[in-house]
Parts: sequence; C-alpha cells; structure tokens
Amino acid sequence: MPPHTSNLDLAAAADLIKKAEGTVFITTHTKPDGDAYGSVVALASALTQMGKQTFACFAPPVPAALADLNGNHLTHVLSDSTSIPDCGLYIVLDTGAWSQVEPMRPVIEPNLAKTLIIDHHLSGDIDAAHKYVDAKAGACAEVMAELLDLLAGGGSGGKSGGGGFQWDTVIAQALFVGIGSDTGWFRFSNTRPSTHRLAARLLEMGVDHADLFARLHQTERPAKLALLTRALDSLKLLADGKAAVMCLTAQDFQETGALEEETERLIDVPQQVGTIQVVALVTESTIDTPDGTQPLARISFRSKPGPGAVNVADLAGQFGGGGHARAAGAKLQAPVDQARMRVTEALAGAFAAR
Ligand SMILES: [Mn+2]
Repeated sequence: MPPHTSNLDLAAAADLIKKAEGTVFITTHTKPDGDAYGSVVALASALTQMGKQTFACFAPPVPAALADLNGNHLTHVLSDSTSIPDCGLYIVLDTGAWSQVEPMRPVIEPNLAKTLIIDHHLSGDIDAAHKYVDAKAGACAEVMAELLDLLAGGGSGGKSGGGGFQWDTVIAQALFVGIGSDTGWFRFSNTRPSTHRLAARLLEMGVDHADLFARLHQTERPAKLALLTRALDSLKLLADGKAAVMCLTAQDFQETGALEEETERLIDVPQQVGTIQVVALVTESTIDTPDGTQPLARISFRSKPGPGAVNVADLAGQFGGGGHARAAGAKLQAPVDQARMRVTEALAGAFAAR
C-alpha cells in the first residue's frame, strides 16, 4: 500500500486545479460530516466563481442540518439516477480511504491518474496520482482555506484575488462549519492557533457562529435522546474504568425510531467521566450490505489527550480502519456481538500492554 502522504505541495495542487480542463468532480466520504460538507461546498463555490464547471457530489446520507446550509445548490446527492459527467479532474476531500468512498469507487477508480486527494487523516489507501495530506490540520476545511488563498492568488483576506473570486458568505459559512465540526467547536486537541485565526477571519466576514451552532447541534429529534439512553444502557467499563464500550443494535434503531446518522456525538458523552480515557461505540448497520451476506458493524473510537494518550488510529487500524490519533473508526463484516467482543479485547489489550 502506498504511504498516505503528500506527493505535491498545496501550491502545486492549486496549479493542478487552475489548469484543469472540463468539469471538476468534487466528492468526499460517505455520510459527510460538517468538515466534509463544508470543504466540498467551499471549493465548489470558489471554482464556480472562477468560471469552472464543477460536479460536487455527496454519497448519502447527508444530515438535514448540513443540507440546509448556504451553497447546497452547488452540490448533488448520489442516487441511482445521478449521471456523473466525464471530468478533467477528480478531487476527493477529507478522506483517502476506499472504505470511506465505496459508492464513488466506480467513478474514481478508473480516473486515479486524474485524481487529487486533499486530506488531513493519518491513513488512506487510494492510490491517486496527486495527494496533499496535512495530518496536523484540525480540519480539511483549514486546508481548503489555504488552498482558496492560493487559488485567489495569495492571502487576500476576503478581497477579490487574482483568481477572480471572493470569499463570499457561502464559503465563509462552509469553512466555519468545517473547522467547528472537526474541532468539537474548538474544544478538541486538534484546535490550533491558526484554527482560531481562521475562525476570527470568518467571523469578521459575518459568520454567525451561535446561529450555526444552534442549527447544527441543537436541532435533534427526541429519537436521538432515546438512542443516547440505549447507548448509555449498553455501556461497559473495562481496564479499571479507563475504557468504555457502548453498543447499538439494529433493534435499538427500530425501537427508538432513530437513524444511523443520529449516533453522531453520542461517543463524546462518556468522556465526561474522569477515569475514562478511551471510548468505543459499536453500531450495527441498519443498511443491507450489497451482497447481503455478512452484517456490517461500524466502530468509532475517541480518546482523551495527555501523557500516555491512546492512539485510536492504531486501534482502528487493527480492524482495517484508520483516522486520527484522538478520533478514528473502522467497519467490520461481523455480527454486532462479535464486533463488540473484539473491540473489548482490543481495548483491554491496549491497556494491558502498558
Ligand atoms: Mn475532517
């Protein structure tokens, strides 16, 4: 597997985009989060203003709160009837892993020689011709901000640059959603001084952060709380309370009426407990696998920073997944109980080895 590292710098990536002929395809991981959504919308808006044809496409489900943001007219949601044009450049944002873009694989794989990945994750296996990976960036949207400055012809601070586009309200909101989402609204350890500087720049352009927070994080349905109750009921502590495993089954989703995307941020709740350093959430997929054989379990990991922090990207790697040191995930073709057992063993092992 090729290393998931840059093989060009961001200026070269900007050049590649500027010189691209024909339509530019832009996508990101399945079930986009705020960073994925914001990164795609910001880039699509910039390129459209530069006079380029874009085809920005999400693999569903797209959370309703994101789909309601400015700029959604610039994007498509993949369905059976979506016809994707032949494009001069294929851009994949916020992931470099096939497992994260499965529905887009038939589009990307034949075009790897014309594919540019821009990502901030530690691992990925898409062998694209062009890769820019900044694992220090708290969000892909931070990289997008740098890229947009390069496309506009240098840090123009919101003024129209040489590329002939402006950081308009669509771009500003999209980038803020991206950095806000991936940093837990500036609480997580991936938040950098430059993250705050970008946030300040976006606020000065008129982004209403309180309104965005309310729209993105305070508009859940009661079913979400019912799902949280189930998750907390399932919580098991191990390694002297240093690790916690929660599990949600298809039955939990049926009985609460909650949707799979409503698991978002449930995993943050147990971190309120002082002893808990790592949390895992195992979720039984309610979506049938294409071949209908094995059920699919999704595993998410979070860990707290500090001395002796557990690298959950390594843990997820044990299950063929990846991500960041503090937040990572994997998918497993296994019954949910078996997945929970294997995750419990892996966590116990991580602490036993200390
Ligand atoms: Mn991200």
